[in-house]
Amino acid sequence: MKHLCIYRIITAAMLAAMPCIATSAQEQAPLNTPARYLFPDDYMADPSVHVFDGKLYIYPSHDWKSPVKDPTDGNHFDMRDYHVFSLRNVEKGKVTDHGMVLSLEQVPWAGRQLWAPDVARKGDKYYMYFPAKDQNDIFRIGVAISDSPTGPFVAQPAPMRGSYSIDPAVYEEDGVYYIYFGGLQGGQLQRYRDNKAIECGALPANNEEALPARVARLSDDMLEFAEEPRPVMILDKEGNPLKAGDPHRFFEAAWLHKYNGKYYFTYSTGTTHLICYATGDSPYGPFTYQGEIMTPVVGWTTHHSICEYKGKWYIFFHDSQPSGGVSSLRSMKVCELHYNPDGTIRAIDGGKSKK
Ligand code: FUB
Repeated sequence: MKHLCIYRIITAAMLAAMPCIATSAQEQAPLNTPARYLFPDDYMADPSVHVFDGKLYIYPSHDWKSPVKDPTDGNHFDMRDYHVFSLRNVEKGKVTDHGMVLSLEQVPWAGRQLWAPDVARKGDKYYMYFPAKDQNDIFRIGVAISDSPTGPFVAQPAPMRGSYSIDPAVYEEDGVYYIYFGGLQGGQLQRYRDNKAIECGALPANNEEALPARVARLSDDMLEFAEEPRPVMILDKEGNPLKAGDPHRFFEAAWLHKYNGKYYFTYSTGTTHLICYATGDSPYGPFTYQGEIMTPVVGWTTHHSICEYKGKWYIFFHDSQPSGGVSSLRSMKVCELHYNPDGTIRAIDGGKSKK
């Protein structure tokens, strides 16, 4: 009996010292999931994806060989128009380019730089949300309307009241539409506190709270914020907001999806070139940081959207591999996204390390 007891104690001690057999998502090596370039004929980036009436639509930004090469504040991302793409088979089907659906000249208030857009449907109308710099070089968010998911879209005469920064992404649930937005540095989010422009738009110090993305409900007519934008808080496992010096803090490219009753807030960490996720119980958050979804891709920016289509989950993203690493010439890609049984996401190797 005594021997059995000692044996049990020793076995328990050995097991405690051993690495966990059922490894957590963060201990699993990133997957080398095969990815498909969706449109090799042209440079398209920042793909936002939605399913309307059983068909998948992609709303990317459109990179081109602009003479503007200055990377300060992202000036070299000098996009002038948007295209729409559609497909029915993500893994090998034909991708249709529906052509140019909105251009800079067609936006009365815009000066330059049509960055990452998104589209939502309400009733029989489609609403494109897009960031552009106004005539004073301040990023605002505009809305353009169409009767079809493939455009053309007609821009409103002015940007959304009180809008600022970049990367709008719209999530709809039970007829309520939430718009997420924000991006640091060239995306100008550091110029705002409590939705007001501040005199000196410096980034917080590393030991201060990270600047959060913003979320607001959209008005019934889809054209304005229905409320003051709120901060999208990302907390660590102890419930403390991530710090500005944390390599996993929010930078840009917000996206929201729901999986098994949980809300997944996903985003780019910009300067550390990762796509990460945090989960919560409400579209407003707070969200608890969970881990990395994608390691760095070739090129400086990383930007994604996540969507379920025909029973599989996919991540749409971009990299600069086809342009030989030119950060402002990106190509859109897709690969399957895998969840572990506990709802954590398997990270994907973005491919930079292989270059
Ligand atoms: O494409 C221009 C900007 O680069 C986007 O708005 C950011 O998310 C980054 O991908």
